[in-house]
Amino acid sequence: MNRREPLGVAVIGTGRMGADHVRRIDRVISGARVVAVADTDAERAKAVAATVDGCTAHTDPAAPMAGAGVDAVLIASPGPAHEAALLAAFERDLPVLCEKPLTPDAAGALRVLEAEQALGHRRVQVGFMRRYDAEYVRLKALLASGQLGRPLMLHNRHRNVASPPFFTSSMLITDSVAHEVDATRWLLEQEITAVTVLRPTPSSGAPDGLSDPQFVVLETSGGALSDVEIFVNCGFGYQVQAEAVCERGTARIGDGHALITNMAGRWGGTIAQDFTERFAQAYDDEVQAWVDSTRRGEVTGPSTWDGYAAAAVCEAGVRALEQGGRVEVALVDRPPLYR
Ligand code: ISE
Repeated sequence: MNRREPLGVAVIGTGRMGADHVRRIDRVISGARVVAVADTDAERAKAVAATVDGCTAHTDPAAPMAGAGVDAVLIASPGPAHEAALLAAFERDLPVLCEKPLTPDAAGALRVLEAEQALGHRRVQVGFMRRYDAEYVRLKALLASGQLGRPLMLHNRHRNVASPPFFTSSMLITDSVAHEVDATRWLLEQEITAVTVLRPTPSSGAPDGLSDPQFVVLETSGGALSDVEIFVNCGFGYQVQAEAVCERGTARIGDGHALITNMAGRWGGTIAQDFTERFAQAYDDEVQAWVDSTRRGEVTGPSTWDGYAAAAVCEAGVRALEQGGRVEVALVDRPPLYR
């Protein structure tokens, strides 16, 4: 593409993340403008479109893709709507930034993987924004440098203040742990081969019937273990922490020590309250990287293969949650396009 004029973006889904991405493209990052939005809720689409000069509003997600001036698509609708939107974008060979999960299930992700291969080139960057977070980037570089030796274990903590009303026990895996699944694969450069999910007695702060917290153990192809405490109704803040334990040392991120205050006989800092605050810079950098690479005519970042692998691991995780015990992950062979 290699273009001088701004990239015309259609944003599909104007809920929390979609609206935030519209604001980001319009006011924070450079090189792109939102030319159209779509949402099944017409009023919501209109309200978000009204915040951007010349932006049109639609209810059919495929409609803006056919519109003049649309060069790329950002999909931020709910996970079950992603597959149809991705396939519609492929029909027009449009570059896509697709929020996670790529699809909620491995079969859907495989169909997307096959459709992208039929195009003959990569078109999709998947929205695993942690890969753009400065602390994760430093941890990744340190592990890759080999200074600490081989990673043996990764301990992850992922806490949300409160879960949304529609959250189910399996969504702790598919919506939340999906991030640690990707972070583990990316940091260790290994596939996840098996998943075990343990459930303590649920917190009394969790909605009735929600299995919260959960303790997830991921086994990797290189023999490492990655454990995840997922606790989506912890009540006190949004925390994402990771500690790599390697043969010659450990490295930890996410302690939030950016500002420590001493006052009135106490010391401490503040805890972010949600992901749009904790990962604000990562989202900005992720979308900027997508716009920049798209304008250069390239596709970078987490691929459809990464989205598929995460979907397959999460599917195994949901089975482990439901039936107990250890569930192996079945992946197809990695196609040449993604090697
Ligand atoms: C949400 O969908 C996200 O992607 C957040 O990053 C995660 O922390 C949260 O648990 C999910 O529900």
